[in-house]
Amino acid sequence: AKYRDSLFQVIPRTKFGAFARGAKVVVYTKKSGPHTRIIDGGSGYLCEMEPVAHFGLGRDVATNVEVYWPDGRSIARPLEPSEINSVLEIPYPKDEEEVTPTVEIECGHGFALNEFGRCTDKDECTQFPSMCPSDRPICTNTYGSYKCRAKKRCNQGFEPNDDGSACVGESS
Ligand SMILES: [Ca+2]
Repeated sequence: AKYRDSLFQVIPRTKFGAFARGAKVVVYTKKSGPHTRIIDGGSGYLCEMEPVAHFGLGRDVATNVEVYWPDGRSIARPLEPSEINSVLEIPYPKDEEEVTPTVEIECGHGFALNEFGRCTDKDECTQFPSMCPSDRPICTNTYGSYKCRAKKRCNQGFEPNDDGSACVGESS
């Protein structure tokens, strides 16, 4: 059977029902982590982008969506299977509306819910101090994952590369 490419569109709205330009939409998935889109601000005068966040997820499955409005309001909610392959309108949250979801949200591998009900990167190195194998003991947290590298002594101004095989110029 041919799989259906999972195409998914999110349209955040302002308080007044207009397109929420500048809003950030993050869709969390089972396999490929978070996908982030910013709704175009519409500043270009030649071709104005559609104020819609498009997600092409292939075989992956979207589990939940977060929308951040430019004024700082945000919502997070899980996605129903019926909502994937569709156009999802996200209205601006009403004042009385619960901003933190009460239902369980699946952030996917490498992410965890914070106290505000939003998915954030898990700091594997801090949470699990023995995360890395003994031959590559230096743990560095990354967005959605972490890196382990070998201990290597480098001259001042240099740092070990990811696998600890050489010294490279400091990135920062
Ligand atoms: Ca991480």
